[in-house]
Amino acid sequence: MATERTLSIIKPDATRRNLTGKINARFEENGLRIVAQKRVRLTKEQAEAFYGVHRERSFFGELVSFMISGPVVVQVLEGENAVLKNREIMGATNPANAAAGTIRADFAESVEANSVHGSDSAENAATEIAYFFAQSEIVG
Ligand code: IDP
Repeated sequence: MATERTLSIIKPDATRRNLTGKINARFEENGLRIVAQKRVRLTKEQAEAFYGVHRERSFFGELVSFMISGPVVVQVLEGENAVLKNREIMGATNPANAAAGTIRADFAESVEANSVHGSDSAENAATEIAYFFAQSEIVG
């Protein structure tokens, strides 16, 4: 198995409820290392570009509004099979379908306000990491 990196975002519903530490504990307890992290407010343009793949979806406007409704924590997680492992730690997009013990089952408010983002492939992870971090900001 290869050591990988993935892009994670702790979303505004979770920062509003002060859940950053609890969510980070899930990553660390499951063998992922937080090798870069910053708390930012996304601009509308950044959120639209980041979720550009969903531009044609009915929920796109609401998703962008939600993502800029408060601070987010963007982070790079590193570990064995980090992309897939993080998706497992997060749980399904809709918390109603998320397995017990996952972040979304335990913390998400709705299918939209679902507490975390995680890259869905190694290729997208590389693009998403480069979108938020310079190489010098990632300390493995
Ligand atoms: P993922 O975050 O689990 O990879 P995606 O299908 O890529 O799921 O959707 C991106 C984000 O868009 C979700 O995390 C969620 O915040 C939002 N979203 C997805 N489907 C819906 C929906 O049906 N209604 C509202 N928001 C949605």
